[in-house]
Amino acid sequence: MKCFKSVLDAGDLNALVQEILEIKKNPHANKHLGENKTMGMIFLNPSLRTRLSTQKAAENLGMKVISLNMNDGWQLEMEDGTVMNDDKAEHVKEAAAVIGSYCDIIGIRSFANLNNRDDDYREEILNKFITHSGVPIVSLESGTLHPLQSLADLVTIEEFKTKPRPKVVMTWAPHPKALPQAVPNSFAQWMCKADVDFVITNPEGYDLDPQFTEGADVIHDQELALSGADFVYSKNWSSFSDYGRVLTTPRNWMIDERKMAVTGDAKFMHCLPVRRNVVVADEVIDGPNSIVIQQAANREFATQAVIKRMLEAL
Ligand code: AN0
Ligand code: CP
Repeated sequence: MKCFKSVLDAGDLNALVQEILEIKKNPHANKHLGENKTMGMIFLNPSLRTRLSTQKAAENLGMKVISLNMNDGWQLEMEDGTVMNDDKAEHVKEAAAVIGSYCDIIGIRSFANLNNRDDDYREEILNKFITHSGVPIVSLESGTLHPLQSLADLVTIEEFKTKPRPKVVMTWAPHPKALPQAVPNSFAQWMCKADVDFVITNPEGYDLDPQFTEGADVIHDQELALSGADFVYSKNWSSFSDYGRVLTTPRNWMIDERKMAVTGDAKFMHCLPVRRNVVVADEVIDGPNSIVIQQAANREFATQAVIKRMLEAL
């Protein structure tokens, strides 16, 4: 594997999930594979889970890890041919190549800035690092996708499903701030390829980019969508059509016990961080059907499989 930025880099999903479940049984089985190799992690945005699980995954494989909060460092110029006499001190061409000279694999997190849809959906930073770093690149959440999250989500569904083809419902949730579409785009893209019946429910105006939701059932009536669900995946996102806007925040889209009652005793999932009693009621996230901690724990093993495949291909 040379790059991991979407489900298209994952190959056979069942094989990858099985590999992750094997890694989970014995995370230290390949502790020499990454000996004398360095994993670089670059963050342009905050992170708890992605930072720690990626570090843990790389260390389980014997790698050394270095990380850089890019926002504390030199501001990067992205455009080619610019006269760099403004605030940007360094061009991404040199920055990516230099980091690539220190690292064998690089992970990079660069959220959508939600100002300009074309800019975000072009994935400029991620693609510049792929072009100029000279080493394999793992997305730690990009402008449009969060594939390591979706891979861990898929593994979690595999572990908790009680039927061969469960019904998985991703529901929009209210939130006070505008959030990127990366997590829901990515989850949709993976679920459309997985062995599940996949339904998305969101208020009018919050439909996602159709390139990621092809094959999904989109239903604007939340209760109808939730009916008989085996998994409820809650997440807020800002509007794609009215780009980056919070159009409405209907509080009745929060997942509470009343909503869960119409499901088929569904498990509750969220990528975290989550705002309690805005996105999900305490009674649900603290209840017996909440699997958010197991979901976050699987980030380590999902990422370990990706890094392992990259090390094997070096
Ligand atoms: C981010 C998002 O929604 O993309 C990261 C989630 C993994 N969430 C927040 O900024 C709260
Ligand atoms: N779910 C997730 O990616 O969390 P962080 O933003 O804390 O890394």
